[in-house]
Order: sequence, then structure tokens, then C-alpha cells
Amino acid sequence: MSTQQLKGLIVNENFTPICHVKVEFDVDLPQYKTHKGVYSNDELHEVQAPVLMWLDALDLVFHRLVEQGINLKNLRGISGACQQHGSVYWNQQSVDGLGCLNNAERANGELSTILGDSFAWDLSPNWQDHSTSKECQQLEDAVGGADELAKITGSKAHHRFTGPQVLKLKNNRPDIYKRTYRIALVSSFLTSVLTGQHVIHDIGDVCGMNLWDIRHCQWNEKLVGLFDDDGSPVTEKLGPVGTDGQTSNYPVGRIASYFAQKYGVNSECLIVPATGDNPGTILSLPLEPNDVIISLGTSTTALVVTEKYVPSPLYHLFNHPVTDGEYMGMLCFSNGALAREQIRNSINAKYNVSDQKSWEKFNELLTTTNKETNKIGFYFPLSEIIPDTAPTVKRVQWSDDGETCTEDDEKSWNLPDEDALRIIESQALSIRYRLSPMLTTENHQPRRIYFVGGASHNKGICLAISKVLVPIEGSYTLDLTDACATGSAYKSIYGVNQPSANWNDFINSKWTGAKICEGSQNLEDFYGEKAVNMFIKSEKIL
Ligand code: ADP
Ligand code: XUL
Repeated sequence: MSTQQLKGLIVNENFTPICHVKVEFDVDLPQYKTHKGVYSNDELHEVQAPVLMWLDALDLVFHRLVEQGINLKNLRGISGACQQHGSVYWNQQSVDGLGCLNNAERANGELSTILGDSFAWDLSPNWQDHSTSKECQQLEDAVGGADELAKITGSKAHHRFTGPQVLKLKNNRPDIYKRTYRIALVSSFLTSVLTGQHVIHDIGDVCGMNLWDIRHCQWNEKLVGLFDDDGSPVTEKLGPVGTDGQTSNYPVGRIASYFAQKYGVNSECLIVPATGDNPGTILSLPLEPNDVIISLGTSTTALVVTEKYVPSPLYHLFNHPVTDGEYMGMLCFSNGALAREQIRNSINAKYNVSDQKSWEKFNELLTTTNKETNKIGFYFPLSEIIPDTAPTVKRVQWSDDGETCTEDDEKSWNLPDEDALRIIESQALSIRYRLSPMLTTENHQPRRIYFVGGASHNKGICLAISKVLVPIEGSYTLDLTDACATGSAYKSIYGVNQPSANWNDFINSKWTGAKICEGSQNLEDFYGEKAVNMFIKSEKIL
């Protein structure tokens, strides 16, 4: 369940994809009038999604699988990978509503009708929301600052994290908060609907709340204490967590009879808890320590698996969704594809390229423009998460000694041509600088980079990023329809076959490999510390 669409992917036990369907929220469910899957209020910096739309999308995905001629009697397990941080506010009525899904006589009609009265709020705050500055401050103050909060929860306070969002709801809409019986993440919401009951939160996804104490594996008292409850503690609303990889991957039940009756799903089909999209992504391949996945989708994310719990306000650490004692390090940038597309469009307009969507000229400029350590560009058409910045475009140029800096001197920039390489350089330098504390290789280089997501099909972009990050064994692309959906399909196979081998043995036994990005091995480190230092200095004047 991602921001703009819900995808349904079926794979067999050998990891071979069998079928793939998708529902695009804006296009397939126009009655909800979303734009890119959400409602945005620019003045209030709020971004929210309608929960009933997700229920209609779930019905439509099953419908489309049946339309494809897939016999859902063969389905043995289902799991999911969902946009992180979003919260769903179930009311008391939901116990009965979800129960209906397992009652042959009452499970009639659409999910959105059966569960229509089950929500205290019909909206879910989305990860692009930037409206919780006050609550972020409250959470950090409660534990003694950003560093402390990162030590406890794996991240400093972030606008989009569930804790600040729930606190804002409690402050601004106490009526809704009071009516809330259970707060689900998008992942636990999906698992609940599939199985017809309230369920645990997944041990990986729960770390996206800014409330979960990762080392002590419990809600942090000072943080949940902020909710100052009268009668109904927030921990009751938050509900239980699958406190280890085993529990979070053990099936929570069988599919609700609604899906068996309506779509012919095997009634023995097991539901394995859904996780977040990023934890789902790291389950799509066997990752060794120091391997980095870079997802070049609508947003840009960099993911790394580490055994070291070294929290920092610079990045996020989450529990590994399956393996206890391992962590997922993550950087999440909201500006990725859209920013690159804007530059591509100006380049194509300047050169009268007939196919406005072609990346050919952009890619040509990536190879013909000089690499730079002194020129840094920031391209944030959307509010940025890292660093926390309002929309801006800024270009700076440093003198060779790094002492003086000229801002936005368009005369010395060949525009828009030069922007093609500069945007890739600055996106990659930000990843390099922030990932390095989590990498344990001699020069903090990645061992391998695996590219996934839309722009991973663009070899020129992958190579230009690799030149900044200098992976020891080179970069690879994965021929996957969708990495997070694939990872969650593997998770369902793993969960259904409990008890089974450890995760790494399981995935290694089935996985078939990735394609090398030509030219990405034995790269010389042109950029080095100099470019990283210029980048850090430039970010400070943003
Ligand atoms: P999402 O993150 O929404 O799941 P995708 O991973 O499919 O989306 O990424 C979509 C983005 O990928 C598009 O906005 C587009 O800019 C980018 N993209 C797709 N193909 C290419 C390409 N060949 N070169 C560069 N960017 C591309
Ligand atoms: C991660 C994040 C996004 C969402 C949607 O922290 O906010 O990656 O998970 O993809």
C-alpha cells in the first residue's frame, strides 16, 4: 500500500513472479478526488489520505487478480509493505466491524461499507505531512533533546512520524482522539482488514513512531506520558507490538471469510503481519553488512543493514523486520524524481527535444559536464526532510581554499545543462555524508550498492551516483517489478513456512541475483572528503 497506488503481487515458492496488478488511487478511484493519492493543505502543511479509499483499493486489487484468471484457491499466504508512519484511527465499533468480515451472513457488500462506521477519523496523516513542529519539540523536550530521542527511538523527532501526528490530533481534535479505540499503522491496518481482527504492530514498522524504545523493546514511558491520559492510556490505544522478529513474522491468523467468499481466496490462506515499505524493500534481496539499497522512486531512500545500533539525529534506525539484533539504517529524502524531472524538462525544452519525457539529453549531459567539488546545487521543489527545509533551489560555488562562497551566481553556471550532474552529485553527496557512520569498511565505503525504483532503469543516473559513493564491489540493479512488494511476498513465504531457517539462509537459498551496472567497479574517488566538506558547509547556509 504505497502513497499513490496499491499493488498486488503473487510469487510462487521459488520466488518466480506469477501475477501483478495495481490500483492507482487518483485514476481508479476518482470519487475520492485525491491528487497523487493524498489531500494537501499547503497553508497548514498537512497531507492526509482517505482511509475508505484504501479499503476500496483493496477490494479492487482482489477483483483485478480474479479478472486476470488467477485461482486464489492456491494462495497460501499474504503479507504487505505499506507506506510508513501513517496512522489509522479505529473506533470502538471497529471490533464488531472487523468481526463482520469473519461472519458469513454479515460479510456482504464492499469493505468500505462494512467498515464504514469503524473509524474515529476518516483520514490518515501521510508521511509528506509537515505540520507537527510543535509536537516534535514536545517529544524531544520530554527526553532531553534530539540526540536523546534518537538514542531511544532510532530517530530524532520528525514531522511525519506517528507520535508527533497522534499528539497533534490529541491537541487539536480531542473529540477524535477520545473516540479512538485503536491506533493502527498503515501496515497493521492492512493486516487487520485481511484477517478481520485488531492485530499487533510489526517490530520494524513500530520504530517509525518516535515512541518505541528500541533497546528496551517497549513504549518509552516519558514519551507516552506526554499524552497525559484521562482514563484511557495511549498505550491501550496503540495496542500490542510483535516484540521480536519471530512474533512479527508468525501468521496472525487466516484470511477473513469475506475474501474467501467474495474472491474465492483459499480459506486456509495465512496472514503474515505487513511491514513498512522500506523494511519490505530490504527483504527483497540478501543484504550483507555494508550493502546499500538506493531506491530512486518518487522519494529517494538509502537503506543499509547493520548489526551496530549507532543512533544519530542524522538518520533513522529501525529494527530489522525479521532478524533480531540487526537494524535497518535509513535516509529518506522527499525530493527525488520530481526534482530530476524538472531539470530534465528544462533541458529538453532548451534543446527542443520532441519527446519531453526522454532522458537522453539529460544523460548525455551527465557524461559531458565536468565533475565538481566546489559547486553544489540544492534542488528541493518539495519541502525536504533531510535537511528539514522549505521548498528551495539554491546553487553555491566555493573558492578553492573553501573560504568564500558565491550564491546563485547564474553567470558562472551553464544552465540548465549543468544542473543535470549537479543534482545527482548533491543527492549522492548527502547520502555519502550521512551513511558513512553506519558503514564499517575501512573508508566507510559501501560494499555494494543495489539500485531499485523508477530511475534505477536509468544506467547513466546509477553510474553518476556510484561515482560519488564509490562502492567497493560496484553497483547492481534488480529486475524487480517492485522491491517492497517483492520483499513482503518473500516475507509471507517465510512466515507461512514457520519454523524455518534463519532469514539470510532462507533468502540466499532462493534468490537469483542482480545485474552489475557497467563501469561501476574499481572507481576512483574523485569527490573525496573535499566535496563532502563543501557539501556540509553549503547545507549550513540553506
Ligand atoms: P513510486 O516511488 O511512486 O513507487 P517509482 O519507483 O515507479 O514510483 O518511480 C517513479 C519515478 O521514476 C518517476 O517519477 C520518474 O521520474 C522516474 N523514472 C522512471 N524511469 C526513469 C528513467 N529511465 N530515468 C530517470 N527517471 C526515471
Ligand atoms: C520513510 C518514509 C517514506 C514512506 C513512503 O520514513 O517516510 O519512505 O515510507 O514511502
